[in-house]
Formats: sequence, C-alpha cells, structure tokens
Amino acid sequence: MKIIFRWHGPQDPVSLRYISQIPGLYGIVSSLYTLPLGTPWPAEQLMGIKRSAAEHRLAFEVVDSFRIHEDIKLGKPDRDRLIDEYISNLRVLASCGIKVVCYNFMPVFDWARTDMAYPLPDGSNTLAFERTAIEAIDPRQGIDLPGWGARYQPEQLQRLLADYADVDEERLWQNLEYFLARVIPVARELGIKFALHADDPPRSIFGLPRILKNADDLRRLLAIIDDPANGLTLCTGSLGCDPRNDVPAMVNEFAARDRVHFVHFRNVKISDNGDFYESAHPSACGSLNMGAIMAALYDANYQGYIRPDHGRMIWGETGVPGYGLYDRALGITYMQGLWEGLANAAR
Ligand SMILES: [Mn+2]
Repeated sequence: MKIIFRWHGPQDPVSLRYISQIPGLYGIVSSLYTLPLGTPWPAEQLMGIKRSAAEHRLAFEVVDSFRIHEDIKLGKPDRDRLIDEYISNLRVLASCGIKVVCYNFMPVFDWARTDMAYPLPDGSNTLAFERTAIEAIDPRQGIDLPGWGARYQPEQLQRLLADYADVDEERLWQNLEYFLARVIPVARELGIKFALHADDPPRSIFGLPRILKNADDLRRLLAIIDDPANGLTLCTGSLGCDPRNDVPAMVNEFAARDRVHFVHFRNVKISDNGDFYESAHPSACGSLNMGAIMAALYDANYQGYIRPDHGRMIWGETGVPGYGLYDRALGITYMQGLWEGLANAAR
C-alpha cells in the first residue's frame, strides 16, 4: 500500500515540511479546491503542487474532490458540454502524472456532519453526526449545515432542491451511467483510474436521493462498466457508520477484484440510534474492526493508495476540522503497525 496524506495546497495550515516528517509516507493527495466548478484546470497549478511535494520527497499521483457539476447529476440538457469540460480537465490531470481520481455522485452536499468540533471526554474534538439535528433542519427555511458556509446562495439552494424533486434514485443511477459511459473510456485510454467515494453518511438527507450506500450499490456501480478504470474509493468510516455494512467483507470482495484504488482508513463510533462521531483510529476507540479491514487489504495484496481519512483535533491543534496533522499522523503509524504485524505473521 502507498500511504498518502491530504494536503489542501499552499493555504493549508499543515506544512509539507511537517507532513514529510511522518514516517513511511509515499505522497500527498490534493486538488484545486478553490476553483469554481466548470472552469478549466490549469496544468501549471497542478504542476506547482507536484513540484512543492517533490521538494519534500513526496509524490502527487492522486486527486480528490474532482467534483461533478450538479447539472450532470440532474441529467440537464447542458450536461454534454459539462462532461466535455470534465474530460478536458481529465486530460490535464493525466498530463501531470495523476493516476487516480477520487470523486462522488452525491447530490448537493457531498458530506454531512452536524458538529465540526464535537467534544470528547479526553478534551479532544471531532466531527459528529446527530440524526435529530439533521431532522430539525427544514430545507425550505434554508440549510445551514456546519462546514458548508456560504457554498450555496439561498435561492440557488432552493432551485437545486426543486430540481432534485424530479430525480429519484433510479433517475440518478441513469445519470451516473450516462456520465460513466462518456468518461471511463477516456480514463482508460489516459491510464487514469476512477475511484468513486460512497455516500457520506450512507443515507438520504433532506429527501435527496443517495445511491451508493452498501455492497449491492457498489456491485451495481462496478457492473456498469466492468473495467478497473471504473473503481472505488473505499471509505471505511463512510460505509462503516451503517452497522449493516460489513466493511472487511467489502474489502475482501472489491480489493481482491482490483477495483479498489484508494482507501480512506478511518474509524467511527456509532450509537444505536444512528448517530456517530469520528473516533481515533484504533479499533478499541470506535465501532469498526480496523485490524480486520487491514487484514483484508493485506490478503488482497493491496498495492493502491491509502490515507488516514480524518483525524480528531488533539494537543491543542486548530485548523481545518478533520484535517489536522497530529491525529492523522497517529493514524498512519497505526496503519503501518497493523501491516507490519500482518507481514510478520505471514512469514
Ligand atoms: Mn472518506
């Protein structure tokens, strides 16, 4: 496995110098986070990230947040133009040596939490999701979801929600199929692997359709085009916050078929009522068996990319919630410890 670390670019409060001091790190995963959707991606900006990373002996081969315009998800008439644009950006990524693209197909909100600094008894804080807090939001009154700030103007949000009223899950599947039919053949030709991130959390919110929530959904996605270029980002914390999802079994099935290209390694502590918070990485701190997940990756001889997905804020660190240095670095040493134990046991 190649361990990588998300870096938000020059504006990230965590420096590449510090990131490069994490032992055993292969590289970074980044993106052009501030570019509005539907704009061309300048190769120079990506090459700037690549050069900065290389100065710290880090590779830059994975792009995340390669976001898809809502009109593509909605299947609107201008989707062909937007997909053309997406494909030209894909060609730019390939020219910069990008090998894996992480994307998602969630309408309007591509993740949802109700607390960005949920306090834990040890004095650290973390991201959390409470069902009652989500249900208390009346979308018609506007949605002030933590972490989303002013992404949408109120009128724009109402328009989007109205547009999605006509899009049920089957319609969203059809729009995903249409998109993949155009994009995956180009990705294959460019040597890029698409890695779809499941819905986070894997449930419908605000009545919006969500179609990638469990193993059956992931099977259906992979069957649309049966090719390694049409693959997965397996996010243990996103899938794992539904206790019906058996994450080690998913890894067994999909990584063994060479369809997992990126792993987000994260633990969650889930409650009976469906609430959850993002816990520290070790199994004992949350609800997932992280050792069993790593064993499944090991058994599949996983050679792809993996990152500690998020971390708590610990030791007084402040910054982007979920993306501090310290707890994610602890996650990396834990991942390496699990892998080393498996390798030794296999001798
Ligand atoms: Mn994730």
